[in-house]
Amino acid sequence: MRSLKAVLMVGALILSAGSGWAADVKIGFVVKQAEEPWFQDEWKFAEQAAKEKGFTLVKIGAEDGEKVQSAIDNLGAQGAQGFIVCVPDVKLGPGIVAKAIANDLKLMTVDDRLVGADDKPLEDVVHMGISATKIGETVGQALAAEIKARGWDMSEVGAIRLSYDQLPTAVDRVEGAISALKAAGFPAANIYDAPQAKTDTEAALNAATTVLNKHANVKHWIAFGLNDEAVLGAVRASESVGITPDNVIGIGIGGAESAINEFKKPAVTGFFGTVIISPKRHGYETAINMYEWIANDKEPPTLTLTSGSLALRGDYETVRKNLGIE
Ligand code: FCA
Repeated sequence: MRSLKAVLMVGALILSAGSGWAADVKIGFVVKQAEEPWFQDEWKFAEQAAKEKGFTLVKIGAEDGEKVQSAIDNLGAQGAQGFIVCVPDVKLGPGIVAKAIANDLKLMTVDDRLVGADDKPLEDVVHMGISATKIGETVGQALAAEIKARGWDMSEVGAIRLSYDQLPTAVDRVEGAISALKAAGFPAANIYDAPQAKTDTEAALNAATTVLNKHANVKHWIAFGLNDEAVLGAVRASESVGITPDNVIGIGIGGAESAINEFKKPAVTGFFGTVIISPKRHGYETAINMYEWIANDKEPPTLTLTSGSLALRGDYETVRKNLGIE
């Protein structure tokens, strides 16, 4: 009698666990630019969460709207219960929400926040992004400090604003940098816009080259943008037109492999620093949050904004270690 009761209790426990069985949980992690080291790192940390909790992680690269739509259908068809996504275009917002609902998938966005038809953020969608304005300000302050350290006259400095204005977080980042620069006395008239067609280094190189050629008489240059790739593009452009590194200060945002490889180069380049953001929070924590939501009905906070830490060529290893990302 007693053993029958025990068997029944175990049965009830298994039933109540339902989809909470880790082995049944499947989570998608869809990113807009799989080749970018930042997104590789997000995946790496999400894998760590999957290993720890025992769920299956499905990584999908989707560089346009059509690929995102089919990725969601695909996840639905293979029995996933939710996914995390960094979309290639935030305006796809309402369509992505509809697709997630149609496939009965829980949805969380990372890095880039979805907007509605009115360009306002879809506030009901769970999101983890960076504190874009604040991080931009850190970039601007560090640029201003280094201009002063090098003894440059601000009127002789040109600033390249690598821009990708269709993405709100990109606007917030560069505008944050600009407000800090202006607060430090940088002349607004010396800031030149360099619009990127894409958010990669090649697009930034093309955009920055146009600015450098147009203002060939400028003595010193600074550069900022939405990520390390953008600033690296400007640095490469400055090299290609023969500007020496001592006349260039570029500060990026990210701190992943793109920045690290640059810091590791034996000769100093114009890539002066980066604000390191946390792929661990954006990869591991989002994945854990999604798992808890699916398995234990624990809904994540609707909005989480993560911080960044300035790192230079000489101290990036320590900064990374302190952030727990190495
Ligand atoms: C955006 C950028 C990425 C990264 C991320 C946090 O998605 O495109 O490079 O900076 O935000």
